[in-house]
Amino acid sequence: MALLGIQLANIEVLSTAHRVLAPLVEPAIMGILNVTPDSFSDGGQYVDPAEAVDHALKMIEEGATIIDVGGESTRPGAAPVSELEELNRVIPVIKRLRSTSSIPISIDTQKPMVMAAAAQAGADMINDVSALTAPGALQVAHERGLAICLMHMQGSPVHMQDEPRYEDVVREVLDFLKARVAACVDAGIPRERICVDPGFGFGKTVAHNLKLVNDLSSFCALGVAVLIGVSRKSTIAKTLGKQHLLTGSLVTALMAVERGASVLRVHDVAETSAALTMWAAIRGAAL
Ligand code: 9MG
Repeated sequence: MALLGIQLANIEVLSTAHRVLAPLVEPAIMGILNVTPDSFSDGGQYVDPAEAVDHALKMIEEGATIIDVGGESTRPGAAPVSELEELNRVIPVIKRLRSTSSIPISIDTQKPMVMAAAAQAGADMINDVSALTAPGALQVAHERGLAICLMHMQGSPVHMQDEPRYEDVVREVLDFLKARVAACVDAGIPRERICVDPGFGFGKTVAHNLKLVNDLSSFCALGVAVLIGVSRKSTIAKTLGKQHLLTGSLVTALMAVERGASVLRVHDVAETSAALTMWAAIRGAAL
């Protein structure tokens, strides 16, 4: 991998200068760096920029090939934060990480202003759980030449788990993502820079989430990379019990990779990396 290279699982971002995704052999690991007081499972640990960057460096050592920095929790029921608060949380971390490492940095945000400031501070990618639907978001992504993750969510984090409903969850999520990819392409963003994500846990029941993972190969037909984040989520706790969150996260991630996922967004980088090495060894034996 080149010094400035980004790897995204079956995808490689050739350099932070080009930010082009092209086929690669092994799935990429996106390490989660939440700089919020209230995120899914690791909230509050990394509010200090120096500690946050130390944690990012540890994840890089363990095998992360992208770091996803987020300053607004998107867990069910989470309240939105102001633009200023979000900027104050993420920008010092991105600047510090950029000055320490050439790792590709993703900014997890829904706000165009935060996307632009993060790009200025050194971010390479936007991870947007609302799929660049905010006014001005497509324009920022295009103008800054960033890679993008478009995620599906039904509703918004505050109420999304109240009563998720679909007639056909796979078809509806696919249709939404197809339309968002088309909107990006129409805005001038090359397909090579786009990944899609079915949004495991975002306005979905346990049954919806399991079905989406089982049918993940349908999403590869969109012709762009597929990213998924299942790490430590409640569907896994509800299926196995909280004591088995790690095991469930690893099994679910590997089943997603078997079905074509190229990027895994995870908390447990070392364990995911080992699981992928085993997966790749078995696949290599079949060659
Ligand atoms: C920010 N965030 C939390 N969970 C996520 C998931 O599953 N996918 C993406 N792209 N982002 C997520």
